[in-house]
Amino acid sequence: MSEFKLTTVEEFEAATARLLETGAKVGADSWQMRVKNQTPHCKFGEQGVCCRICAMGPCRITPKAPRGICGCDVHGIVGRNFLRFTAGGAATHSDHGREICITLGHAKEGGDYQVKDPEKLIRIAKEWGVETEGKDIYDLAHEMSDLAQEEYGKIRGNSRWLKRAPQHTQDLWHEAEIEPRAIDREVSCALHMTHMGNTSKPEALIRQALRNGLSDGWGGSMCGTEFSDVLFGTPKPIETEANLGVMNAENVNIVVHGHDPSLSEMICEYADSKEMIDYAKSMGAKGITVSGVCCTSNEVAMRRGIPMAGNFLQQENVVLTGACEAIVVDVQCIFPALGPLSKCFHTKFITTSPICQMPDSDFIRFNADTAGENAKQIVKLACENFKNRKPELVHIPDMKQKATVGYSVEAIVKTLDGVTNSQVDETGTTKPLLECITSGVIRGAVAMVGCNNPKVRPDTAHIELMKKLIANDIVIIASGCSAQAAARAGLMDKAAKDLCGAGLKRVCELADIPPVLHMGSCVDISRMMILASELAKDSGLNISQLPVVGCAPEWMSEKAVSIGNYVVATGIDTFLGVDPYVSGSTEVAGLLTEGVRDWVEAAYTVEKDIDKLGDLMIERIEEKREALGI
Ligand code: MSK
Repeated sequence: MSEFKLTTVEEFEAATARLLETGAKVGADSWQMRVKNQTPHCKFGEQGVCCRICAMGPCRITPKAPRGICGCDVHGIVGRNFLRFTAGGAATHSDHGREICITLGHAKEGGDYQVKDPEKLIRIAKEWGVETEGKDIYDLAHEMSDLAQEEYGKIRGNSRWLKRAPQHTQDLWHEAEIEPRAIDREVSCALHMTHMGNTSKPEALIRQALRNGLSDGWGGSMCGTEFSDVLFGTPKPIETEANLGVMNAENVNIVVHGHDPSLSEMICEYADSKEMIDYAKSMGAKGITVSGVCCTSNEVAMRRGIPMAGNFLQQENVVLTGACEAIVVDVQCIFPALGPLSKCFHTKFITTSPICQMPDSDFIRFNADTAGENAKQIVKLACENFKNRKPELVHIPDMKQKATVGYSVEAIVKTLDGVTNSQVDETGTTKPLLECITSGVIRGAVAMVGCNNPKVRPDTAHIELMKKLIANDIVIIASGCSAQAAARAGLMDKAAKDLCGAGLKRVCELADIPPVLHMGSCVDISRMMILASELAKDSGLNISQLPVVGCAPEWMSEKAVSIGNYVVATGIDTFLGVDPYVSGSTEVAGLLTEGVRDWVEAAYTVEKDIDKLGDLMIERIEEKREALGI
């Protein structure tokens, strides 16, 4: 009998409550307190009916005031807000991708940044029609870095990555006129369209929202993912641990947080060096533990097995342990609250990017040229801070789970090759996975993504949905904070197979995989698009026919809306547990939940009742199976 036991949300909450007691002792603020202060939320904002795009307003639409001062109706206002939300997310992901392309240009033999996956670089270069024969790998890296950066501002043509999609999907995009052009152009165009006195027609706004989303998923994010793999290695299954118990009271604890792996890779590299470990010892510690929060954590977990301390709503908890010498952040999803919070403890809150500068932080500017030096400086600072710890405040919850992470598309294809009775496919196709699906051993797949949001009891939706889906023989591919929720609960432990239906359990046993596969950070949802495309091509089906859906039950960021738009636009029905501020317009909500299906063969479903959300996904997967006669 297996002794495997999931960590429950109640146990997560008890650990948080204990940490908040420490917080209360030192007068720390917390997101839990701020949620109370901010509740109830503004109803106009929640429905998306408030417009502050020009200075005649702000205008709020009510039955008594059905139009803004310019005459825009509620549908135009809600649609414009939705498009601006998308543009924010697409810009953010894509700029992260651009930074990775720039870093690729700094790669050199023996340097801080090197090409760790030359085969992948050559593969992409060939895909882009670049001559690779006889070329030095670093010359090729620099050429590809330039070409990739040009994708952001190219003057003609569409994103190069679109060609990876099945022809049918490309045709749909073409007919709907939503093929993304240059990555930056779609963001600019979105802001231009929504400027005062431009588009107020919902259909045009939603079309651009899809196009802008595609410029992220099939543009900027794909650059981020693919060139991160080239630089830092394409993830392969690797063992790690997750939850706050990965921090070590006897060691210097450095927590990396954010999204861009360029910094965290260097921190991990130096924290692991003998020089730095000796330095930590000289400061009275036994060693150095690097752990992560949010998607930076996903990046280094998948490539190095660095443990995951927590996800989005755990970021304050790592400081509340009193054992965090430094929380080192790059970009995105970082609470400004970490500044004042770290002042209540000995923790150094270190910001490193001009994109993300915050009060009450130590700013150590991180540059690709001086990456090694910067990382060393940060690790040293953390070691020197060990002596400032207040032992009476130290409490690390004794809570962690084992996790196997690192399921890139390449890794999934390779791992599942041996599952079915079919011959191992030397070319590495998704056919064995398809065979599991068509035979019904696996009913389908759910791409679970997204953040935490205090509007949903943190992590409950991710974990409960995953439990329900795997029990119904539906495999989960997870990324972002959703993946970390799964890992912290234990759903990425291979022993979690015991929670699956008989079919999925058998696949987990044969392939030696957990039922929830960690596919990376939020930019890595582009990996999911590649997997869906490969499944469609290998099966001869359209993406929209596959028994696959997307789900973001606890999402909160603009990036999540951009992601949702490209997942839907790729032909994958997407299920949300939080409303994207469109309930104020029947026209916009109608387009998103049904109308866009005419263009891209998929649409959104919004359902706040999480159990119902799970039922709806299962229903949708079974409908698709029935339509295929499988
Ligand atoms: S970190 S965007 S809270 S997934 Fe990517 Fe997590 Fe959402 Fe940030």
